[in-house]
Amino acid sequence: MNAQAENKKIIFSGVQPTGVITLGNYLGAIKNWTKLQDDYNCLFCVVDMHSITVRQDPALLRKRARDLLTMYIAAGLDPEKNIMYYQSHVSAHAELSWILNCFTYMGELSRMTQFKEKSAKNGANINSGLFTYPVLMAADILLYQTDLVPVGHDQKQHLELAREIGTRFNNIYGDVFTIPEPYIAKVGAKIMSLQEPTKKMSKSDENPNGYISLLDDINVIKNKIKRAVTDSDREVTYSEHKPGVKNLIDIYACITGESIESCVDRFTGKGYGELKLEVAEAVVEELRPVQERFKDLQKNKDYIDQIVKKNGETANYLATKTLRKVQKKVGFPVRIR
Ligand code: ATP
Ligand code: LTN
Repeated sequence: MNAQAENKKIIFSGVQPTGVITLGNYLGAIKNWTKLQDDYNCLFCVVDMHSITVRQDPALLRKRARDLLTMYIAAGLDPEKNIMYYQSHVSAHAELSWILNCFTYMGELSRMTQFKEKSAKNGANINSGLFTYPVLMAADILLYQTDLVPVGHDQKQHLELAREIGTRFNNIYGDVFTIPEPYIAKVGAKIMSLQEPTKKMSKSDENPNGYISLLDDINVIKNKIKRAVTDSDREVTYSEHKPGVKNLIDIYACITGESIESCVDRFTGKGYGELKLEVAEAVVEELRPVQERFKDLQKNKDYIDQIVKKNGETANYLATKTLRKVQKKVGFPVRIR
């Protein structure tokens, strides 16, 4: 990252390798990253340490981590411009996370919506990692003196907590951390399930018809959109009362870059069938080249491994700088070289 020399602001974001990413992840996060990569110094992490809060098959997790990093590149992130790496390769994430745990209150963590949802879903395994997960996320971000964090709407609360923890630490020890700002796009920050449009689209949804995976076959994508739940009405309007229709318009607007108003004009007077057909066409045109690049890149494992190695080293160097400062501030003995 020679970006520091260029004095650009710093971006950090990540996705968990818990499955093939969905259209929600793509439109809410990764597509925005590609737009920001020229103007910022960016770190895009595969946050594998976050994934084990829920049981994972080891071989599958390893494969998914590599596939996710490959997908970052296939979606248009330039490995020469951005630092893309695996979280578990940079031990400073875990080390800072421990320290920040000691500056985070139980009450704050108990209020996190994602913890409440995930613990309700994983009743048999409510482990303490699930509870302290937002502290690890705060460490990810604060380690790199991040200015901006582009995420979907569901991460807003975690980001507010990261700001709170960083500010608390700075108030005690002086200006150690940059306090990050969220970057949440107006359209696309919350793509909903195609089957239950009041729930967010999620890659760990049990019903695959609820989400579009970036690697779904073109015909499968078309069928999933065709079968998307709308309502018994026939009129295309953009309203909270019609979450299924609103979601389809949001997807269309986000992909084409057209304003919501102009999309609504375009579809007014047309039936749901036509709306679905056009949305499906837009999604397919967007994802086809991504899928082709992914398949090509996937053949070249060495190329991906080299990127991870080189970028992991850079991330490690940057993270250690902040970590050492923090360790000194809290009073850990200084290392003699
Ligand atoms: P999981 O189902 O395993 O919890 P997820 O699909 O919710 O995963 P994450 O890895 O938690 O995905 O999220 C990666 C990024 O994608 C985050 O920035 C998150 O805010 C964004 N994101 C996730 N789901 C959506 C969605 N439905 N709409 C918009 N953005 C989303
Ligand atoms: N918690 C996020 C993933 C995540 C992240 C981060 C996002 C982990 N660390 C740092 C942005 C910045 C999620 O579940 N979507």
